[in-house]
Amino acid sequence: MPCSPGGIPVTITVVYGSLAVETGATFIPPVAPTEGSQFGYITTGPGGVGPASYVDVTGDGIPELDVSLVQMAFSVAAPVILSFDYDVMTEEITGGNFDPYGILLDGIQVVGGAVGGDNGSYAAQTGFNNVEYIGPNDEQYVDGRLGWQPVNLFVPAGAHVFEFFVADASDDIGDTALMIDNVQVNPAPAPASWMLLLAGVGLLRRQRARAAAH
Ligand SMILES: [Ca+2]
Ligand SMILES: [Ca+2]
Ligand SMILES: [Ca+2]
Ligand SMILES: [Ca+2]
Repeated sequence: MPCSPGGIPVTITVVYGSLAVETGATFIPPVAPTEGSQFGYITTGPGGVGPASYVDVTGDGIPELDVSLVQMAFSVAAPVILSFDYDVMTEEITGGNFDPYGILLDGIQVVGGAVGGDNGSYAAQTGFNNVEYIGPNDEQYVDGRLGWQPVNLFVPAGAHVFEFFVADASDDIGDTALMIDNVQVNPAPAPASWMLLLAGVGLLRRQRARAAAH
């Protein structure tokens, strides 16, 4: 699947499961994209569909079920800021098992958590709005959604792999979805402006320290 945010060619590979492109209009209640008219959607549902099962996507030696894993490979000649929005919806808070999700850059997790109990090495994700959502294939997320979360990452020059996944653990029911939108790649500010920014922060701290001392 070709894609080119900021004119940079990106190769998208669905490694496990499936990636849907949704408008959010058929969700009940509807979910609005943050950019344009569509967003990317991966899910462990509905129920025990098993698009890819018995894959250890979390790297802990224990396989997960209903796994979707998407990779986006790209290469940049100069440092960039990779930005995107993500959202999570789930019914596993009520269900109580461990559904991990994650977003990784070059194998390092930059966003991630788990919903439900027994979260293993993953931070327990809370903050769901407790509104029941129904997805396009009758996936049910009775515990609601987080709401779109913006992320900005500094990415050095070179070849990179951006990945996102969601999976069921312990059983294949009690589903969780991860949504991605507004993926953008923009030139990183020049090092000189980072230095100015850091110098400015330092100045601010000293002024605060002085103010506190008086
Ligand atoms: Ca979009
Ligand atoms: Ca695992
Ligand atoms: Ca499932
Ligand atoms: Ca589950």
